[in-house]
Amino acid sequence: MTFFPEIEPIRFEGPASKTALAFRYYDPTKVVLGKTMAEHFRFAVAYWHTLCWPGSDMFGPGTFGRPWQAGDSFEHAVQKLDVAFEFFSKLGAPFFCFHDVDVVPLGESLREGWANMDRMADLIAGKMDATGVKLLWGTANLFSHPRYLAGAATNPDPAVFAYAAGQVQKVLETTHKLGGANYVLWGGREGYETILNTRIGQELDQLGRFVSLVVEHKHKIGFTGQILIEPKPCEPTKHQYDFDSAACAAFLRKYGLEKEVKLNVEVNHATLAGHTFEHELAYASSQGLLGSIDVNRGDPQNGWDTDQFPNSVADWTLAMLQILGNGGIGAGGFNFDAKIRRQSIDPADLFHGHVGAMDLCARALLAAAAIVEDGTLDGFVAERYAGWGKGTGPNMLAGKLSLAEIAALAHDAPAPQPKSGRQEYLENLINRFV
Ligand SMILES: [Mn+2]
Repeated sequence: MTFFPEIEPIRFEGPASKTALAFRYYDPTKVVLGKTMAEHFRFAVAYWHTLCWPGSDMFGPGTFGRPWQAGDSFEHAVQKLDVAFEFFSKLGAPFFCFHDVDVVPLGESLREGWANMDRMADLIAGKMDATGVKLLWGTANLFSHPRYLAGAATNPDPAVFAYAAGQVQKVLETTHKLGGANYVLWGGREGYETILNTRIGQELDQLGRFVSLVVEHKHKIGFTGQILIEPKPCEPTKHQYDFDSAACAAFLRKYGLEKEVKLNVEVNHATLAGHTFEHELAYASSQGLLGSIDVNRGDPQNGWDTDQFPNSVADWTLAMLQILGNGGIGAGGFNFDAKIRRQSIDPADLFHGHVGAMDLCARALLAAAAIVEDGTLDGFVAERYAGWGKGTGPNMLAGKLSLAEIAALAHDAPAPQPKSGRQEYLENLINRFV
């Protein structure tokens, strides 16, 4: 059985192609700066938005009418699995990501959920073997069920913390069994609505303990993948504890987790936090914490998470410069945490969203690589900071001079002169490559 009978496997046809569903820039075998495009990106389809979301919004129900969404039985989940792997294969996506609730009904108890997950894991493993599609990351949904209305790890009720621990244990073990490269903890409702009923310090301690428990269990079962948390400033809660890369870095350090946990940085969560995506990438990278990315963008005018596919080469070129500067994305990847629009009701629309996004990222990689190879930008920045690499600069930074000793250097030197930051020159330079 096929759900996409009219779709042929997507092929690379080059920039001159007239085929709507073809890659013009994404050629998985093309080598750019010493790595293939497949290695640069490690693209992953998000099970939840692509297979599970019915096209609903807060004003109306689903519009897509997918047959596997007609019920929540195990049989519906198996039908969804078939469609999922047909989609991954025809798209040519090397990875996928899932929450427990995306792939299987969790039932009314942890016992029932664990049994269903075990049954489904065998079916998923069979599909992975048959297609060669791999798991980028697994995660547990700790935010949809009403039991999590006040958070999971940060819930005032320890029984909810325990239930969440049970869900995470199962998905972490399943991710390990399926050879997953990462495990993600998205902080869903790990935040609060009103300070009137909330102890922030208590809740942060609970969250720190929860993430520590996950790390301990990872080592206990021999899982060698990365553990990731995902910065997001708000929505669904008004105040999220994992606000942005900087807040996550501080949180991880406070609980001694900075060597064990990295960040899954998302474009739209940066927008919601009032940052650019490249800022969030650069900050995470500067702290050695850049682990993986979600490529979905938001909307510059709407204040909520619209989860759209990326479509600006200029924006993505700036992001790719940061990722290249980080030495790549490592064991992470590029996850499409993105939804097609509610009016995009044809099955083929799923392909248009993903194919366009993969091509856009590839085009941005080529532009960023050309900027790196040109060397003018890197040369300008290196020159701007050159003083820190010579003379007394290294000693000042290394703590070898006191405040008074440094001040004494300034006493006898000519007063420093202002220098242009040359922003307009640099913006024009970038535009020559986009
Ligand atoms: Mn995300």
